[in-house]
Amino acid sequence: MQSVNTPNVTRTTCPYCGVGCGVAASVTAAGTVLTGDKLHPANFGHLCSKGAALAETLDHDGRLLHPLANGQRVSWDEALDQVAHGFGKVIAEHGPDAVAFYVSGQLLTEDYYVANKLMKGFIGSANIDTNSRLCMSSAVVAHKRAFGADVVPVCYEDIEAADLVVITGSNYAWAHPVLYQRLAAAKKARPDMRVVVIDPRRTPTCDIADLHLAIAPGSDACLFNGLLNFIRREDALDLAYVETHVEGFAAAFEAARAAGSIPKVAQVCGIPEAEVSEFFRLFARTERAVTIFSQGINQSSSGVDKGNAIINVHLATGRIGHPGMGPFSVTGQPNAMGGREVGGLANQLAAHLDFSDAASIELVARFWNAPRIAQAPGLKAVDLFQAIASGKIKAVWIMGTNPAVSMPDADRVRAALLDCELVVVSDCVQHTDTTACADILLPAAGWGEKDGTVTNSERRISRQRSLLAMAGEARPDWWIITQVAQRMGFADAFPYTRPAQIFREHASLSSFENSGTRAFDISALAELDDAEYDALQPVQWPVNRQAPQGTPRLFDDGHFYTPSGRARMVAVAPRLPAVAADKDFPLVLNTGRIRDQWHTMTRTGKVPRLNAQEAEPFVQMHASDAHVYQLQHGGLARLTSRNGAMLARVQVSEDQRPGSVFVPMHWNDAYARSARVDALVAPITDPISGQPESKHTPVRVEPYRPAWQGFVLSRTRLDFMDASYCACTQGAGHWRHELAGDGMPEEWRDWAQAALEDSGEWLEYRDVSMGRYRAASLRDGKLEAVFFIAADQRLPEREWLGTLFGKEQLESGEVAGLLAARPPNGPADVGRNVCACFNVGEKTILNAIHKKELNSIEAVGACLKAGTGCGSCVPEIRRILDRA
Ligand SMILES: Nc1nc2c(c(=O)[nH]1)N[C@H]1C(S)=C(S)[C@@H](COP(=O)(O)OP(=O)(O)OC[C@H]3O[C@@H](n4cnc5c(=O)[nH]c(N)nc54)[C@H](O)[C@@H]3O)O[C@H]1N2
Ligand SMILES: Nc1nc2c(c(=O)[nH]1)N[C@H]1C(S)=C(S)[C@@H](COP(=O)(O)OP(=O)(O)OC[C@H]3O[C@@H](n4cnc5c(=O)[nH]c(N)nc54)[C@H](O)[C@@H]3O)O[C@H]1N2
Ligand code: SF4
Ligand SMILES: [Mo]
Repeated sequence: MQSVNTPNVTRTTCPYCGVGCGVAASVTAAGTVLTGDKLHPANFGHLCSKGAALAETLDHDGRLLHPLANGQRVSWDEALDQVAHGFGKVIAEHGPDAVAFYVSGQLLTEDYYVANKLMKGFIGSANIDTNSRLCMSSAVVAHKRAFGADVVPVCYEDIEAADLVVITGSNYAWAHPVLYQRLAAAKKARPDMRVVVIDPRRTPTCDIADLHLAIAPGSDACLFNGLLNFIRREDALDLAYVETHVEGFAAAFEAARAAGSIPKVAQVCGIPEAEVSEFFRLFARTERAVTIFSQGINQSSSGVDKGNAIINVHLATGRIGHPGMGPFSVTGQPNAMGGREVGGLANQLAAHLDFSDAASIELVARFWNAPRIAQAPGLKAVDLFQAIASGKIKAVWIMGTNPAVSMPDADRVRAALLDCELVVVSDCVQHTDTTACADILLPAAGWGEKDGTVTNSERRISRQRSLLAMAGEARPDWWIITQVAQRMGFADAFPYTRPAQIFREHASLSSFENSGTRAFDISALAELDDAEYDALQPVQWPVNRQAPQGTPRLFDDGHFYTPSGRARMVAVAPRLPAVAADKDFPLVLNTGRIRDQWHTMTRTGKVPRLNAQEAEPFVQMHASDAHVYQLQHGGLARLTSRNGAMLARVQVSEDQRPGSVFVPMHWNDAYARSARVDALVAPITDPISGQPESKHTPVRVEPYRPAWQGFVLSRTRLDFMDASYCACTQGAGHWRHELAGDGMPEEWRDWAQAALEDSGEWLEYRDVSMGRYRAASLRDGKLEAVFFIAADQRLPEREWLGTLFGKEQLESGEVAGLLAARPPNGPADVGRNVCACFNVGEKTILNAIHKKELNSIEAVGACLKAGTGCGSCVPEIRRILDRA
């Protein structure tokens, strides 16, 4: 039996990715100390760079601390009345479908349950959708089509037990780092294990790959159909399994036949025949195979079919339901899975019931005692924001998500919000691109302050527990929604005073009239008293009378949740991305994540050591494309699509496939100017799931040649309204501004001094012929700011200058070196930060490799400590070693 919380240590769960790592927290007068929870079965004590930096996100800097209405501070009573009244008025005048909620996989299950119950059961519209629409909705449909229920059949141990792990459309090393490390450790222990990565780009995940298939963007379904065809031709099917447990196989095989043989697959996927053949043979002969898939599959106009093409090969070979095998759709957000349990998507109802039959609707209505339950699915995210734009929806409440940044066609989404009659936003952070559009802002309690449950990628329910007092007047989301529900006249159905009550109701609904036909059954948790809920240990659903300790793996008996009890193979006709590149928009824009930022940066953007990985929005492209489009590594580029434009720094990289460019999704107006990549992404969706095609937008990339470029480091954040390009990041003790502009100020000194309140002691250097201006402001020997301006991007390194903000007083040698950006004795240019735990730069690592003849990860670790903390940077260190 695992120990529960001790008086000094609170065990909780990381609020970032769907791995769902356990965190052990001790709060003392000196501060909060967080470590990986050694007892948590997701991570056994490990944390990645983001989880390890959680304590640095907990201060109240930037937090939304009070309710605001039209920018004015109001009491909670006033704010809640205004929300209830505002929604009530629109409903009375225009009906329930004129209002909407847009919620998030980062809400806790209890928050999510209450929001869904209010909208679908009591307001009587199903216009509640979630950012999971942009994330998991294609996988949900693929699961339902294949298994009759939205079920992830595998568990984390299966990845370790597999002999072959196929990773497609997932940058596992960066997006699910602790699971990746578990896989890397398993491969090290069993070197015969094979890993295949399928991704148009070479990512850090390829570090442990035996084979990397850099396929043409969007060609996965053709590859997996080809594999199915190959399996059948090579007699690698599990015929007995297919005949007893699977239906639809004839049509699926027939459809797969069109994929043709290996040469044809290789041609469509744009990779060598030998690679296709190696992958097919490996898969055909390896019984224990797991296929991990994520956004490279889901975020597609044919994401559902791609998911089914993957599941098909597992069903055809009977590789499901047993240790070390199965299709594994990994969830992104900490509670993406919990949101699916409560039915947060507009087409779901609750507890894995949906609108497809009257009996389900009636069942939920009875359980909730809901007078006017919605009768049909509501609008999916893209349609929902279009309905806001057209004025059909007049009031929207956004909780725990930042759609002005993360929705496709983000400029239009933002315009729709600015025009909408009533926009309510619940967030923990005051200034985001979405809070800027709000009429009413409600301060939500943040991680460390709230209590509830989340469910991770392997269906494991874990508690998030509060450790800290709530910031300012912040309140938990479930409380806010409950208060509004009560004010809208639904007090009887919303009597909640604590999350445990909500959880019990949710658990009871999961077993209500559930005679084994619904996979989601957590009836064993329906009777937990408050103390047992507080002490709840991580457990995988289903958890009921038959499986009181939970269920690691499903379908071991070959029984599925379809009417016939058989799994379904689905006939898939592969489709390439909806819009192909053409002569006006010749490159395909791929978007995704970097290791150290979380989505729109509202929390990770506060942490200097996480900002050190990348300080600016960037576009990565192959050298051949850079050549054709006259772009330079380190220069600026303007990216344009049919929907919008942005600016980014060019990174030339051999990791990119020619014809395809990669831009991270993270940057936004709160941290930059003209850097929201979703302004470019077209709002094209999968016809069944409604999930947007966020990975394949045709774009044009051109050099952006400003009149000047520069950077400013300063103790506080400064405004440079006249700069056309501005990316700000928080470093240790300072802000870093990367700038460029079209118009030249008349006098650089005036320009620089105008940015500061007090210009202090002013040092200056200028070289008019080179277009250079450099200045520093000091006060009593303490550095306040430095300004470096040039005619192009040839500017000195920022790292050493950044360290000077940690000093109370500069030494004379340092002052002398300031405007040369060079330390008094020798070079201290450590290069881009690689190891976020110990702050070790790329150049430091390279130097040590050369000087000390280091030739392994272990040797680098022993010498510099780099890579010995959370381990998230090990793939990069290996690549630096390879290069050296
Ligand atoms: N550091 C970090 N980790 C995160 C998050 C974060 O913001 N930051 N967010 C979390 C969330 S919500 C999610 S959903 C997950 C997402 O996790 P992932 O899906 O792993 O992350 P992405 O970077 O969006 O995209 C994955 C990969 O898909 C590839 N890809 C693009 N097109 C194709 C294609 O046509 N075929 C194939 N096979 N691959 C393609 C991209 O090149 C990219 O490497 O990450 C979670 N973890
Ligand atoms: N181009 C492109 N676009 C994408 C993607 C992509 O790969 N490419 N990925 C998509 C995917 S998979 C996802 S999941 C989305 C993510 O996109 P978003 O959900 O928009 O991103 P986040 O920054 O996580 O937004 C969460 C917000 O909730 C706030 N918050 C945090 N905790 C709480 C809380 O407890 N309560 C409340 N009320 N608020 C809280 C945060 O401060 C933040 O403002 O982006 C999608 N958009
Ligand atoms: S892998 Fe990292 S971000 Fe994901 S849950 Fe674990 S510590 Fe948090
Ligand atoms: Mo996601």
